[in-house]
Amino acid sequence: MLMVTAIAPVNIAVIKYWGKKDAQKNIPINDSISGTLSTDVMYAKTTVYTSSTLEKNRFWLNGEEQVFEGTRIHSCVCEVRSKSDETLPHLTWNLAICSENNFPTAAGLASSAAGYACLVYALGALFKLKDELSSIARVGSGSACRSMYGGWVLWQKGTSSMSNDSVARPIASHEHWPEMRVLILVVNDNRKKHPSTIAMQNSVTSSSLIHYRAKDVVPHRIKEMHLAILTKDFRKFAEITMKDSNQFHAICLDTYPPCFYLNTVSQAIIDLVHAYNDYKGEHVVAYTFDAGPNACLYMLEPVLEEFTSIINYVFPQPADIHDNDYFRGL
Ligand code: 2P0
Repeated sequence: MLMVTAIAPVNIAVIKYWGKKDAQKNIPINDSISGTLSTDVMYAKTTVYTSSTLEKNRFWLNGEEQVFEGTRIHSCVCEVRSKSDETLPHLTWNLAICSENNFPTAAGLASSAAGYACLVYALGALFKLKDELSSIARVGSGSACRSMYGGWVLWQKGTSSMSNDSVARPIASHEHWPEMRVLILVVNDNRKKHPSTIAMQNSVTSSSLIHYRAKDVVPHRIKEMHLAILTKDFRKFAEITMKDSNQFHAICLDTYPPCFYLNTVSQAIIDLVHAYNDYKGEHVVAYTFDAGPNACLYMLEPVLEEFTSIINYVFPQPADIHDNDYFRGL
């Protein structure tokens, strides 16, 4: 009997991944950059157990058993096994996999990124595989390859849809920008109504803006964002982050039929951030929204207290919800 438990944190993209060249392997049409949260905040925890006596493969998510055969979880297991040392005695034993998130699942808060990164890391430890874990995590869920690393991470689209060089790599460590903080404002923790895998395929086939973005916007933005992170230029970082989030949601509207991820509360948060930045005379807070209405706000430590108090004033919390469910630090 062997058992491995791993934890992987959520990552929040500042240059978004949206659209695939190859839907089977999750090869993206553009590069993306994200920040990985620290391991004690929002994370997935996965335990992989194997024994010669297990009768079949089984998988539980947040305590409920799920289908295993034919799923992306199954594909990740097959990928790790196919690259592992075939003389390992436990390579062919069945697996019991238990995964849980300490935050809302599938609410547009990168739960699949943390979940698949965690699974692949645990499988790698179980089957003694160290290389290629980023590209295997990518097969599970594109953005998962970025959660394989801490700090600031670049996921390269790779050179062709057939190649396996679409991998994530760290560009700066967590310690590089220790003043950086993230507030997560949970506007709605329901499952998203347009799963991102399907929605981004619809965008690729129906939006013209997505192709302009991938070809003419993202390459330049990636260079600018990389430099802003390396030089800790928060103003530039914030401007690009907000513009990229807005362009991603413009593509969602340009998709036919459109997908609406932002709601009126999300829009009020966007207005508030711009009003606060205007009041400060520079960009001190940056919003970014994934495939859901929940806001991820990047800011530096000195701004955190004042901005949090404004959020509390403008969006009073229900009395029965503890602060920590709303405000999370990087
Ligand atoms: C991102 N998102 O860069 C973007 C921004 C959502 C909006 O990566 O189909 O769950 O599993 O590869 O990774 C969500 O997409 O999609 C995502 P699949 P994934 O974070």
